[in-house]
Amino acid sequence: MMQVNIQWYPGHMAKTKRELRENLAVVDMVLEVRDARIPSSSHNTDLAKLVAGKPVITILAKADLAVPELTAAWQQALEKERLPTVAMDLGSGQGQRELEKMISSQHQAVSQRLQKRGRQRRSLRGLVVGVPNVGKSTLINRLAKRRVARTGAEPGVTRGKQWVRVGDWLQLMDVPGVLWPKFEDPHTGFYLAITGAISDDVFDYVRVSWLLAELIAKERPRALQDRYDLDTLPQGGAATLEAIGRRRGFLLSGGRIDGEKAALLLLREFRQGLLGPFTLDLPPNF
Ligand SMILES: Nc1nc2c(ncn2[C@@H]2O[C@H](COP(=O)(O)OP(=O)(O)OP(=O)(O)O)[C@@H](O)[C@H]2O)c(=O)[nH]1
Ligand SMILES: [Mg+2]
Repeated sequence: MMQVNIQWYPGHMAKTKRELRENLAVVDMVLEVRDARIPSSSHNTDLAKLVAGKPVITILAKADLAVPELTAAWQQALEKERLPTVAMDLGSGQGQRELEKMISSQHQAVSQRLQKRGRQRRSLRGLVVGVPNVGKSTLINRLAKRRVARTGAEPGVTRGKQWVRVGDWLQLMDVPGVLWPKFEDPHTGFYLAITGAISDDVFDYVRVSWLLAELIAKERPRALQDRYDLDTLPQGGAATLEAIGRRRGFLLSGGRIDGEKAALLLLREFRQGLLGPFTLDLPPNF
């Protein structure tokens, strides 16, 4: 079914990766933000290699948009790999207390190491990484309890690196979202696209929205019918979007249906969780 080949590795991502490498020496810890709907497709193994050796805390963000039992299973699976993990809804702040505890114990560990070497205590320095639009800047604003970083519902909002002071003893570096040069598995690009990590300008969003309609029709047909008030679901994504467009009155001159508008609507509403929670990457052994 997944007949799209999406790739996105613009120059600014390669530049960000270089900057990360240059700043790594001063970083004590990495906060890797993954999307709870796609914990494996949103994991950047390229960056993971780069930061190997640093303690990593994994945040499963947008947990409010994922299936809770599957998020719990993912958390278990990651912790089995010795990756401390916390599921968060950055809108409500769910999970924040737990994350703050994890960060604080990192600070203690670093302080003890410094003390042993007869050096002064200092702030903990953390690097926040993840795919575009996953919630990195939102997380930083939450932890800082003020709006220091710009956020927005499309990928590529953060343009350059920025150190942010959080409380008395923590500094976090916000960077633009980074992907990797090639998605080997075609599902990866597709999942990143439908969850909003890839700019709509770089893929055929009408086609992708057809495929999304087919995915939802297969997994959760009722959600699609209820949301768009469809008595029956037509066969195939194109016809489904046509039906949605007709229902919503998306008409072009001559009475044709505006399929493009319907495609964008479905993508937007899926990303907002209006078709219900979805976990697209299943946890291992599930
Ligand atoms: N539903 C939901 N939305 C979230 C959550 N976290 C962030 N968002 C939304 O996701 C969008 C992207 O958030 P940002 O913090 O700008 O993401 P970013 O990772 O900094 O993105 P870039 O800077 O573009 O790489 C915003 O519209 C946020 O409000 C969450 O836990 N749940
Ligand atoms: Mg950002």
